[in-house]
Amino acid sequence: MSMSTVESTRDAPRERGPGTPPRVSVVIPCLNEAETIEECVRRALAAIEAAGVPGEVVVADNGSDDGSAQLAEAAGAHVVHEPRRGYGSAYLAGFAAAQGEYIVMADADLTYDFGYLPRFVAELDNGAEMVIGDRMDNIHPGAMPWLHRYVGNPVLTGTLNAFFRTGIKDAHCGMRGFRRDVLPRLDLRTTGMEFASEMVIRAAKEKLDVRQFPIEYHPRGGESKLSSFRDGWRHLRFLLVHSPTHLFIIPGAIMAALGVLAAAVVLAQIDLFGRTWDLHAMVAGCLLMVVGVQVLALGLCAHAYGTYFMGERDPWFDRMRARFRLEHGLLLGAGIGFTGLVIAGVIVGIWIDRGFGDLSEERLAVWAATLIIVGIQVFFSSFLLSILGLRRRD
Ligand SMILES: Nc1nc2c(ncn2[C@@H]2O[C@H](COP(=O)(O)OP(=O)(O)OP(=O)(O)O)[C@@H](O)[C@H]2O)c(=O)[nH]1
Ligand SMILES: [Mg+2]
Repeated sequence: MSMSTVESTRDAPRERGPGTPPRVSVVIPCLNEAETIEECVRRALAAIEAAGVPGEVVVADNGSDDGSAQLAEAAGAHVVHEPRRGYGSAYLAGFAAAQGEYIVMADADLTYDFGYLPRFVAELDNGAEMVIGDRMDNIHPGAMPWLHRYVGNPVLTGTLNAFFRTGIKDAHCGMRGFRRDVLPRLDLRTTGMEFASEMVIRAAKEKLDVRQFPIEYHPRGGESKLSSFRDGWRHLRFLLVHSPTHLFIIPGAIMAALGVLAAAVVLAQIDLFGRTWDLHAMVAGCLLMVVGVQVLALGLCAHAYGTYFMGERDPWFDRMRARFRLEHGLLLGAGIGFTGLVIAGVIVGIWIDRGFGDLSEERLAVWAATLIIVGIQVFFSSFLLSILGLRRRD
């Protein structure tokens, strides 16, 4: 393609004159989509025309080596080049180049129908800050593999909603619209497919007005860039590391509670399931206690880090830190550890009493050791929490 065509298509949006910036920017990420990118750009431009609003099509090319970028430019798109691979990287470059008041995003593979563009614009005109399509009830045959439709998508969207209560039905839908001025609040950073989850979670955390409506999902042209397990894991990992409550606090609390319960059953010699429980149950219970407390402490530190260094807001953690101070943790840890020492002292007393003879206080010994360990964990974790809060501003 000659340079002059490239230049003239790149300048296309500006032909409307300097006084009319685009209202809508359609942003399309593209990695080797030569088969479909031209048609995609054409349909996006036609949709902008049909919507009757000034607009532009921005294609974020992710280092395609099949001529996709040239095809996109020839079809009338403004092409930006992002050499760093990844769905998120491509979008971040595309968003940075977009000039519209609204951004509508969709894949370069003809899976999404640009005919919905006016609906996205209308929802944004009506006050929505973000609009997300919902494909799940309108998936055309062959458009989505069984694994994604019945496992990946429901599990990941379900997890996302359990953790972040977004109410979004199809958290991985790639056709979305949003006001460009919410981008600084979203502060998006991820580079891969987890970008789709990041957008939804950040929008929920910022309490944006997010709306959704059903759209159709068509079979893809060209080769899929999605890798089910790698990208599924990237989403799940993202959800976990952004919710210390679900990653640490809930599992830690469950383990610690089960551990205390098991130890109590053994120490009180309670009959459970028609039998008494002894040393093995005690060891298992104490293991759960130690691990549970450790995981809980890590969760509190993760919350502290999120709150003090990442501007996260978690009502539960905020209540906890309003109620408890370093000294509370130190007293609790010292109290638990001291109780363990007293029990250990009692065992030594029994031993002395028996003239340093045979001793069989294994259950108590395990309990004493556990309390000492847990006491030390609580004591020093409290200091670590306090260190994390040293530079906080509030
Ligand atoms: N996965 C991936 N997609 C990229 C990348 N760069 C740009 N893209 C574009 O991002 C869009 C989404 O990728 P797709 O392969 O369609 O992924 P998907 O829509 O989740 O999966 P399909 O249903 O198979 O289309 C496409 O337009 C790609 O061309 C990249 O590095 N990785
Ligand atoms: Mg796709």
